[in-house]
This record gives sequence, C-alpha cells and structure tokens, in this order.
Amino acid sequence: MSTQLNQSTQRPILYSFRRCPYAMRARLGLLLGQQSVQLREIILKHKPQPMLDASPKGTVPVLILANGQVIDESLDIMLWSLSQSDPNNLLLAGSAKQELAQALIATNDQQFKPWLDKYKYADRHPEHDEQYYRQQGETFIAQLEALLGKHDNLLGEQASIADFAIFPFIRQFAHVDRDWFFQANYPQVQSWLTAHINSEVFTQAMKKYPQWLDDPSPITFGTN
Ligand SMILES: N[C@@H](CCC(=O)N[C@@H](CS)C(=O)NCC(=O)O)C(=O)O
Repeated sequence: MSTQLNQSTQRPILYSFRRCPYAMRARLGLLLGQQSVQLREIILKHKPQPMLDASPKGTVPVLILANGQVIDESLDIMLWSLSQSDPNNLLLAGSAKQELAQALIATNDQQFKPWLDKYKYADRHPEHDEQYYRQQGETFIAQLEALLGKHDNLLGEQASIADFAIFPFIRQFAHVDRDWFFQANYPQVQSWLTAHINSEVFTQAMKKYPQWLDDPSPITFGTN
C-alpha cells in the first residue's frame, strides 16, 4: 500500500459545518496546531449516520482520531490540536493568564452565547425585544472592550486561545446588525474583530467545501 494512502486513512476525521461558530473554533484550532484532517462538511438538517454513531448528541464539530477516540466539544478539539503542536504558545504555557483564558471562554459559552442566540432569533423569544437581548450580550462586549483597551488581543499583545475561541461568536453578534455594531461605542472590539476576520488563518478556516454526502471523496483540511 502506498504511504500516501496510508497517511490519508490515518488522518483524523472532522465533521464540520462552515457557518457554525463552534466548528470555526475547531477549524481554527486545527490550523493553528498545524494538524491535518479529513474534512466532512455537513448540513445540520441532514446529519450523516456515521457522525451520529460516533457522537449521538448530534452537534458539530466532531473529531475522530486515528485511534478511534471521539472529541465532540469544540474547545476540546482546540486543546487537543494545540497539545500536538503550539508554535505560537496560544495555550499560554507558563503564564498566569491560562486561568483567565479559561474563564473568558466559559463566560462566552455559558453567558454570552445564550444571549447571542436570543438576539439573533429575537422573533422566537417574544418575552423581550431584540434590543433587550442585544443589551444583555453587550455586557460581554464591554468586558472585551476593556481588555482590548490594554492590549491588541484579549490577554496580551499576542493572540491566545481566548481570542480564537471567542471571536467567531463576536462575529456572529456583529452580523445580526452590522450597521449598529460598527457604529456602537466599542472601537477596540471592532478593530480586533476586523483584524481576526481578515486574517490568513480565518480565511483558510472559512474556505468552502462541498457537502460530504454529495461528494464523499476525501478532502484534506489543514497542514499537509
Ligand atoms: N458545546 C458544543 C456546542 C456545539 C453546537 O451546539 N453546535 C451547533 C451548531 S453551531 C449544533 O451542532 N447544533 C445541532 C443542531 O442544530 O442540530 C461545542 O462546543 O462543540
């Protein structure tokens, strides 16, 4: 058997959905950790059975390692990838800021994200109006604005895991009403977000691929 075939069968499999911020986080983590995976682009309305067999909770991203281990939480995929290789020290090894990074990501996932969903789909949550949900989300945006007033990225001049884990969600928040967001009084968040959106790694993470079920030929994503 050729080495090439061998390598491709041993690459981890990533089930992903391009527009999902959790999947963006995982793809960014894989690129930044210089990993190479077989990408299976899915749509949420039609989840492939092999993905559900591996992870019955049915959320993307799902990473299946060559040894069969399943990692089905986006942050764990980032952590796995960066534990393989972390040339930019995104994990903040040896820094007291590690706990801060964890806490900020937890606030994003547990507090900000539920408000973001309600803001995005305010018509499905008629208890309050869109502006109310946006204001709830702004508590976190204001927290980021204060951090970014001190340095270019959330925890220092250099980006860390916190920036990459969080900015896809702030992008989604900004996109609900771009005109409002980019005139609001969050200049540091606006330029931080714009810089990350325009970065090479995000451009690579957002490349479009055919849906796996329509085109099951192997697609390599990441470092070759
Ligand atoms: N905690 C999970 C959340 C992942 C998640 O909720 N992904 C959404 C898409 S953005 C999903 O797959 N939802 C299932 C569905 O809509 O059917 C993670 O961090 O990976």
